[in-house]
Amino acid sequence: MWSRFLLLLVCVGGFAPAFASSVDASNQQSACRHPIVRQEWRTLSPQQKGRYLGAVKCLQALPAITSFKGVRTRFDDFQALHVSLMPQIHLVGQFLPWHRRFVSTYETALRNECGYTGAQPYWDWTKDADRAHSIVQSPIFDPIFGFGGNGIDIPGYDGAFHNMSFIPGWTGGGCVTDGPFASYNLSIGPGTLVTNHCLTRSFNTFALDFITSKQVANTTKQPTFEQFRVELEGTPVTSDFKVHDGGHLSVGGEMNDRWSSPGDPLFYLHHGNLDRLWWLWQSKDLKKRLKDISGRTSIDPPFVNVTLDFKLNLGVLAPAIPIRDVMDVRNSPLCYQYA
Ligand SMILES: *[C@@H]1O[C@H](CO)[C@@H](O)[C@H](O)[C@H]1NC(C)=O
Ligand SMILES: *[C@@H]1O[C@H](CO)[C@@H](O)[C@H](O)[C@H]1NC(C)=O
Ligand SMILES: *[C@@H]1O[C@H](CO)[C@@H](O)[C@H](O)[C@H]1NC(C)=O
Ligand SMILES: *[C@@H]1O[C@H](CO)[C@@H](O)[C@H](O)[C@H]1NC(C)=O
Ligand SMILES: [Cu+2]
Repeated sequence: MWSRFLLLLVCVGGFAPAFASSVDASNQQSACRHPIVRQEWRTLSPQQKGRYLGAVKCLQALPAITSFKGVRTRFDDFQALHVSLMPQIHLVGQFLPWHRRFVSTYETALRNECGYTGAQPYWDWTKDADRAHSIVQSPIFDPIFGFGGNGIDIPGYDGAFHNMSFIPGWTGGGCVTDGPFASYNLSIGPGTLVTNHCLTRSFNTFALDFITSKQVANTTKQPTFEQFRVELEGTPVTSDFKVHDGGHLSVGGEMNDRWSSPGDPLFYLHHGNLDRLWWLWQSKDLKKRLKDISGRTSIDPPFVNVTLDFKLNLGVLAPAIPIRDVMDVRNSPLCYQYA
């Protein structure tokens, strides 16, 4: 309901064929010898946290390679791609595969262009939401070893493109004033606009109910991909909030903007966690679930069901590959696992 380069041929860990550029598609599977391990944010050491945050700051300082209107940096490239594709990648069958490829491409940019040697971390919000208090206390919002905190209070304004004032219990709405990203003004967003604006957040307690371990358990126990993806994201006619909504809503501000949410670096940790839930679900029955995909390819008619051959469009950020190639995170070009 919320909806409302570099070809990586080798997988690191030290294994890099000298002739990597000539490795063809059939060799990519075998190139994934050392999957990198994605960890929950709070299990990283202070040094690892610092290196990740530093790599994101590095992307925010490198020049853009796309020609989307308004982009200045490599970080903006990703945000602008998401804006440009927003109606095609949400509430559809390719939602999870597309975001899997998107987060992985971002992770690759951090590694290949910013010297980051770790994996993309994720944010397991159940660790915060289960504790019946505001996410304010979460270490993920630490000003030094995290992403900074809430936006400053602006009464009557929640910092999102849409006026979500009907959602109770929110605070903030203004600029994030602490942490590593307080000084980075976004140029993409809000919505489809191009404006010079600060990163906003508006924490609320209401949305925490949608990201509890109870909700997650109800998602991962679904027997088919169709039921799983609907319980995770909803459909164009779903009226209640799902775990995907919960992570966006509870942080609020830019994160609650269905177009420009990748402007908040936390986006990649939230979607990393959703991707992890998909992988956890797949892992319960790999034989069947590595091939289970469903859902329409568009919100509007004519309706076509997605298949494993459906190509994931990432513009110039990464080659378009079929969903089939992102079904198993352990294989190239993904090559990661979850701890
Ligand atoms: C948002 O909507 C509420 C009512 O739903 C209204 O009171 C408030 O003034 C609106 N805020 C803005 C910034 O439009
Ligand atoms: C960043 O954006 C805010 C508005 O959101 C503005 O007040 C501020 O001047 C901008 N800073 C820079 C350096 O452009
Ligand atoms: C659990 O998921 C099912 C299937 O989507 C749904 O009908 C039900 O309302 C969910 N239960 C809770 C408590 O969210
Ligand atoms: C699309 O998939 C749904 C189930 O997810 C099924 O009911 C429907 O018949 C399929 N449509 C086509 C055209 O295959
Ligand atoms: Cu998205």
